[in-house]
Amino acid sequence: MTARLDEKLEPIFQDVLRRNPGEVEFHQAVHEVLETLGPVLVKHPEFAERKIIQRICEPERQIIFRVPWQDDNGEIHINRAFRVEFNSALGPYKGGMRFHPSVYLGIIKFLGFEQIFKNALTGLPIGGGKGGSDFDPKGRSDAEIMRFCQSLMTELYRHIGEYTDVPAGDIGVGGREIGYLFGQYKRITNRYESGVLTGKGLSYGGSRARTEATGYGTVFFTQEMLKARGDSLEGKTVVVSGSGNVAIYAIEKAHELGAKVIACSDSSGIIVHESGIDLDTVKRIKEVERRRISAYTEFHKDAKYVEAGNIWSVPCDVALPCATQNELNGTDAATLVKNGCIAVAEGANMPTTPEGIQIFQSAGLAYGPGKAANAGGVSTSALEMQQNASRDSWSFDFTQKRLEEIMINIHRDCFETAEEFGAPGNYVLGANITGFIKVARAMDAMGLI
Ligand code: NDP
Ligand code: 2IT
Repeated sequence: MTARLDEKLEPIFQDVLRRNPGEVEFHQAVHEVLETLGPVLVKHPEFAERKIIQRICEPERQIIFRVPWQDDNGEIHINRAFRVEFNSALGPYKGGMRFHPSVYLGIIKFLGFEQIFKNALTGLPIGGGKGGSDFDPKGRSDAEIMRFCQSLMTELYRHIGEYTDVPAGDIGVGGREIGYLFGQYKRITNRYESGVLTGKGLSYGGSRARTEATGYGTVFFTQEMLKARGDSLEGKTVVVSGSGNVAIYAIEKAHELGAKVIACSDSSGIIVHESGIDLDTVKRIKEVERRRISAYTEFHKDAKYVEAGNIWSVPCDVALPCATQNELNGTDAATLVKNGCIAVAEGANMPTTPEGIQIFQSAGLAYGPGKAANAGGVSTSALEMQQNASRDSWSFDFTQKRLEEIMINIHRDCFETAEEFGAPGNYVLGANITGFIKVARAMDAMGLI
């Protein structure tokens, strides 16, 4: 942890450390928010008096359960799954499910904590939650994925609902998994409750533009940050980490807006293609064939694959981390700055370490933190809930337009809040304070909850 906390906030953080031992990602996420809340307590002493921050740091409910399942050879596996229902002041708990072997309670709590403020920033009526499992989907057949999802939902169904908690996708959970989860929910409950999950397929209540929303939203946010500096994405060189859902659609929108994406990656290595990443190839490899990104060079002989390469060493104007937490450290940030990078927007959740953030901020480049820059995904999930509630289905263009407006508004709110609190251009402070005040006001109005 880099920056020191305000004297009112340090004891709150110490308490979080004591009550949540070993959950380092959760500590990091809480610290990053607390670092910026000092001036809010000066302006709103009632929030300190009524211990709003202490309450926000404690999830409303944490569910941990066993998920037994059988692989295609009949072997039995036991996984652990989580749903952390963090805060419902603004609406039903809302947030994705992550399937990745690194998942443990500390990861789900960091993601759930971030989600509270992100969801508040969207201006839509959604609380914050997150879930997932230490299940590793890599190399598993469709039948194995289905059995795992059905087993998980056989417990999860009792905790969720359109007015209670609405899960969606995250790492390792996309359209296929949401389909299996929804099918099992419908079967167990005997209800066609479309609004219980988002990220659904278009044939059974999904929203157009939800698949694209997070990546597109991150690029809309980047465009707004550049506009605020009298610049644009036109003609810029971009590097995008990851090659999953968020990365793919960030690349697509960056290309549409006239930028050139020259590198992407997966957890094995990086692809550098100076003439521009061919997205059809990435989609084929990742969305259809479910292979490693190294396969890209089979289709493009002029592209280079570097096993375990560092994507942040590729010179660029704009960097979009779209893979995972803490994927960009202080050394990487210094390299990006040295190479002339002017903007960084986070498609992933908490991809930049505290040291990295500090380097970006002191270099004065445009830095958009995940809870603002990747809020397009959950925003469009909320639009999916709206369509489900009104039994309607909107066009792609209409939904995308709404997404763009939401991202423009989030940028404006963060920008103006940063100015109001005397930190112009500091989107971290702007996002944290804007999100916090919305949640704090709602909690305060509801009494001691
Ligand atoms: P996907 O599973 O579709 O893709 C994840 C990508 O990141 C893959 O390329 C994966 O590589 C890479 N990756 C994952 N974990 C690691 C790791 N430990 N080290 C290196 N690379 C890794 O997930 P999404 O695209 O949905 O999610 C990416 C990020 O965006 C996450 O931080 C997620 O929380 C965030 N996010 C997602 C939203 C959504 O709507 N999906 C909304 C907002 C944020 P490999 O295949 O090799 O594992
Ligand atoms: O981190 C996130 O915002 C997501 N994974 C999307 C959550 C959602 O409910 O759409």
